[in-house]
Amino acid sequence: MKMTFRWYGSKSDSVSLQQIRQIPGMSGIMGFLDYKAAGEVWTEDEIRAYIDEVHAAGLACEVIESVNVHEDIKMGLPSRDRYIENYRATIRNLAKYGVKVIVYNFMPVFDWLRTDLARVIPEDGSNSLYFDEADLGDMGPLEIVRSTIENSNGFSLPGWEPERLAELEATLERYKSISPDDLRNNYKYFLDGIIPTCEECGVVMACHPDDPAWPIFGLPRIAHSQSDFDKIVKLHDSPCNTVCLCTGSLGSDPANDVVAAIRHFGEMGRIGCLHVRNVKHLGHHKFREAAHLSETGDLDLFEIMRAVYETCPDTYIRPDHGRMIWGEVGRPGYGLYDRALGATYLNGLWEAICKMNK
Ligand code: DNO
Repeated sequence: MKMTFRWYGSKSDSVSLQQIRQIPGMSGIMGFLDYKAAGEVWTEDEIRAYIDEVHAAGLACEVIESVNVHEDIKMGLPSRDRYIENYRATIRNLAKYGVKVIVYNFMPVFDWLRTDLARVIPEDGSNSLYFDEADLGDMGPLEIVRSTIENSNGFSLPGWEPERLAELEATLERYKSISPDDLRNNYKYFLDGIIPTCEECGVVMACHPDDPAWPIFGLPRIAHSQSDFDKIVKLHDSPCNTVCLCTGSLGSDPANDVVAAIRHFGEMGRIGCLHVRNVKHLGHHKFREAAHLSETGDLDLFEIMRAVYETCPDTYIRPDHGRMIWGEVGRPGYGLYDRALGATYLNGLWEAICKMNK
């Protein structure tokens, strides 16, 4: 298992590479060029500058996140071929600089969605990301976009890039005529276009689940259960077509058995990497993000790490969203302290599991 940390680059992250390097057991980062619009080619110069900086800090950068898929690809518009060609160029460029896994998602319009980015946790006074579908009903898509951007402490949020959301109303309208099967067909077209390039370059694509794990605003969503991912890995059957198993996203729906999903896709060799975090269910389509420690939420992190150990022990992991604690102000979900505590806890579980198996 390679423990990593998401990093947005020195101009955009409140956390420095030096701080990340000092977290025990941290081997590398999951990188992100947050200024790239969906559909653009990530150039060699941009990639080199970013990865050189990471290497200079003594960290590896073998996983890149959020190479966002242009909406025209998801909607199956004729312009998609140009964007797929760009995506192929980005894959080749990333591979040249040692990237092995690309995390992306196929969610229409929105990436992850929350109704409160700083919900106070009554038990300890910290705050975390929170979702309640009842609140969403009152807000509507435009309002949620506005409030998410306004409440992000001035930081850009992955998947909420203003240029992606600029034509929100028109895009939402177009999606009304796209069914989940249409979306899946468009997804297959995309995978057929890019997976052969991945095979040539030795890069694995890892699809991030819908977060939360159910449809929102009537948009088609096709990646939020084990059976959805069974279909996805078969859309283009290749070891390069894998899952980014995000425990908190899948785990937002209590009906998903996260441990079983890890075992299932791990045994198939189809886990490209994992985002590991905990969630606390508060009611129907209502949850908050908890600390990583099992007893603070509803997921069993010990069983999660054991499933990783037994089925995909060489994979990349990162502690996912943390709470805001100790007065830290940062990008919601992506502060230093709670994610560092999360990594340390996951490393502790890992050490125990390794020793128990000797
Ligand atoms: C949320 C992240 C996601 C993820 C993307 C990948 O915090 O886990 O933004 O990186 O869905 O495209």
